[in-house]
Amino acid sequence: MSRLHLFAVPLALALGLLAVAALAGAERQERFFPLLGFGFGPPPRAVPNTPCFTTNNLNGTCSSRRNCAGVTGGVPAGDCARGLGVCCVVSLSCGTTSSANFTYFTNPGYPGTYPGGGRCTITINKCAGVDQLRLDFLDLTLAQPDANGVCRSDFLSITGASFAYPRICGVNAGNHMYVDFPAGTNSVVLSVDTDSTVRFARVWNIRITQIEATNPSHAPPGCLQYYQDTTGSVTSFNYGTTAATTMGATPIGTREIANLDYMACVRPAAGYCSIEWSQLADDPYSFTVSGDTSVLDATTLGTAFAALSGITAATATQAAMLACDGDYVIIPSAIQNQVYTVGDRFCGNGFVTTTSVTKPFWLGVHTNNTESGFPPTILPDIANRGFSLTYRQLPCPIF
Ligand SMILES: *[C@@H]1O[C@H](CO)[C@@H](O)[C@H](O)[C@H]1NC(C)=O
Ligand SMILES: *[C@@H]1O[C@H](CO)[C@@H](O)[C@H](O)[C@H]1NC(C)=O
Ligand SMILES: *[C@@H]1O[C@H](CO)[C@@H](O)[C@H](O)[C@H]1NC(C)=O
Ligand SMILES: [Ca+2]
Ligand SMILES: [Ca+2]
Repeated sequence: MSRLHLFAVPLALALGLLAVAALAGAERQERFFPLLGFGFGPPPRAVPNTPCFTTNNLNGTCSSRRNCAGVTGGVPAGDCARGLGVCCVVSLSCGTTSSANFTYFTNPGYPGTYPGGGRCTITINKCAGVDQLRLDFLDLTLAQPDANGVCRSDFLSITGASFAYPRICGVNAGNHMYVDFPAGTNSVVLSVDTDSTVRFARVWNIRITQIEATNPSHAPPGCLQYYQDTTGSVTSFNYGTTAATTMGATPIGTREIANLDYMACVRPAAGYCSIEWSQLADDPYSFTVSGDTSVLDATTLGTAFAALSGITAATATQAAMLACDGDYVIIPSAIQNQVYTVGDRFCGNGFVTTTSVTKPFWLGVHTNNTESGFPPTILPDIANRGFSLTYRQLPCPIF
């Protein structure tokens, strides 16, 4: 904790000195050229505080140079509003607090890697009208989970938010999460815990966007993820193209994160009536959720033969429930090959293309707390990678 603070102090001091220097400069100018109204002379023209982005694709807020220097973590990065202001990008690391709309939360030394140690936190205070955050994992590489998929040595966690958000670890660049503020609270804390006794080069850069309740891209209640395009892909946390190599792990090789229970939602586009989910065509491992993935070869993996389904309803027979009782995805009112399926849970090592008309469109994700068989006579899950499914919204039929 105190070690992490050491990083923040020189930065804050440097920014403070910059701010003081800028102010001193401004005053001096005014004293020397009291009659020349341009440049620093009052009243300054207002800089519109609109979103802007920099040449290296960072999102910021257009501000006056002076205001940017006053924002914690604010760094001027190029001009905006036709040179009237600077694009102020807020980038902060451990032990900090921010209420800027776009805040980049990075590991100490980013873009370099971090060897790990302790808990690194950022507190996000919400802006007026905001009740939700979107976290974009531009970079997020932490140590892999243990053999059961539990994020034990390293994890990103969220506290102070409305629900129990999943702890995630491993490789998550490109993925995202929405976080809701509970009514009446003003702040949420993001923490990255890393265990320095596990040798690993960590790196993270998380873009935090503040979303008003009235914003069109506000995620519906209960959606941990929200996709807004007509086509895209939904990928489980830590999905990757290789099995994990957690040392000495038994069972071996899982990348599938344990203890998940969430919904990935898709915004129905106007004129679209259903959604189709399918496995990635060029990746036979793109649905490996339960069972022993390591023993299957290319002729079986990713085919209907390796796909399983089960039932969520309490009335389901024992046999049907057993098919997908630990780790599975849920697609409501699922249709496969033009027929409603008996079950709405899908697991195994293959995924049959499935459509659903239930709106808003969603995919449920559930994993239990282990990959070990229980009772021990049941075979364990081995080398599961999770899933990466593509979706396609289908236009309403024209009559
Ligand atoms: C962030 O910046 C990118 C350009 O780098 C831009 O395309 C995108 O629209 C910006 N995002 C938001 C939410 O303003
Ligand atoms: C933050 O930026 C996003 C993207 O530009 C915008 O939609 C949203 O309204 C902004 N939030 C606030 C609180 O200004
Ligand atoms: C967890 O789920 C897997 C199936 O994905 C199953 O093999 C295992 O027995 C379950 N563990 C327990 C403790 O129920
Ligand atoms: Ca599994
Ligand atoms: Ca499991």
